[in-house]
Amino acid sequence: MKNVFEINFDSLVGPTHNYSGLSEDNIASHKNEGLSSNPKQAALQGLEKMKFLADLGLKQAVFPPHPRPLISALKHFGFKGSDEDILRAAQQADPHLLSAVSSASYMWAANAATVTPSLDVLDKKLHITPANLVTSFHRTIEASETAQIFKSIFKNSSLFTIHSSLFSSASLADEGAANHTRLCPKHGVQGLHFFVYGRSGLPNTLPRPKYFYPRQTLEASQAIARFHQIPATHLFFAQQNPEAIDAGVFHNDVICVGNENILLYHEKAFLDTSEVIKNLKMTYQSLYNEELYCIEVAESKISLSEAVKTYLFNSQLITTPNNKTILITPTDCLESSSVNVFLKELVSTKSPINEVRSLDVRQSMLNGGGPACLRLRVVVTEEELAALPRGIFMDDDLFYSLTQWVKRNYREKLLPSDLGNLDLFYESRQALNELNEILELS
Ligand code: SUG
Repeated sequence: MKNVFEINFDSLVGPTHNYSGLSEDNIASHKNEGLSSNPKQAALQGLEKMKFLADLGLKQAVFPPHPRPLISALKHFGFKGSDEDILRAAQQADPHLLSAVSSASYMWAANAATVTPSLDVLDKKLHITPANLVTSFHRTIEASETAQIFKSIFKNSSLFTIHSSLFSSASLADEGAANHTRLCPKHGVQGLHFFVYGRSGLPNTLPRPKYFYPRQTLEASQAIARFHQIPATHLFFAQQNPEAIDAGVFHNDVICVGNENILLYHEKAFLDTSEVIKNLKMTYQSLYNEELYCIEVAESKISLSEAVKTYLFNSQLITTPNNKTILITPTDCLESSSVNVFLKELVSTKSPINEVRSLDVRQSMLNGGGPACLRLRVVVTEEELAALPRGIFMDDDLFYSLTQWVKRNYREKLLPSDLGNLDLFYESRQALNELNEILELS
């Protein structure tokens, strides 16, 4: 077994964090459209979460926010002139478009990319494919900036391969690690890659949801597995349950979370869940000669709608350096009696999960993003870790600098109708300039 580390990368929430109702299939985003957001509180909640993980002894790193509003995206719609002219014209002509190019949705780092550790692949390099996020316009504009960020962090091309995003087509719609789980007895052992898709992107007869358009395609997941050179023996694909998608499960990480040899999921997560789990367990057993702990939550205990409301399955499941397994839930779970009962049972002596902790990420939750959405997991070797820039790793000093930076630069109240405000545009630009010096990234 290799000595490896799992790094959680969280994106810093940006100064334009707002509730614009941009994701139809995401119940929280839809329901909270038009609410007043608090970007300062959102960014501070994100930092508290990162500090919490760093204090547990995990490696925690930050991604910078993307520039928003993204003026270059407005140029694709025919707007011309200075940045200020473009902003004014877009606000007048199409406030929805302005909301889309102002969204801070890059904060959900689980959608930034799919990552395969070097110990899992044939060429022994760490592979990253930034997600194309083609299903929604406000998210697809993240892809090129995300690629730049990866290039500035994972610079050493003899250790890291950063692929282009998959070709921008509905057939290859890709939402990154939110639909991918790496299973293995320990992080340092070659992983089994569990990819979950919502639909096929080619003519097919697979069952489909009635109301919502599934985001991840089977072909996108297969393409990533090929680009990343994951051996066929270590691949497993399953389809999301169309009923779950219609209940608001727009990504698999809203209904399933895994870590090492544990998989926690809802009874209605997959199309024919019992068959999927039976085959997944068999594959795991034949690879590792030991059991995959599958913890299934029955509909009778926690309904699909309660699972979506509380985001229980969007918890982070982590192993601490002293080998404890902790489930980090959003505090919203504490408000549900059925989820509370379940969590109490879960940490009983028989379960492989030792502890449950809760974190307040309410500002993100109101847009449908819980703790697991906010992080991208990257398993690295010692040599790979040493090749990453130091300035992005969370510690007491970085936490202090970033907290002060947020307090200096962020607003406490923002409405979607404020997004065309020129002062907000200048403030956001100023904040990002200051941040470059703190993180020491180009
Ligand atoms: O893509 N919400 C995001 C939430 C993504 C959560 N990520 C994971 N499950 N991994 C989305 O739907 C809402 C933005 C708005 O409405 O203003 C938004 O984009």
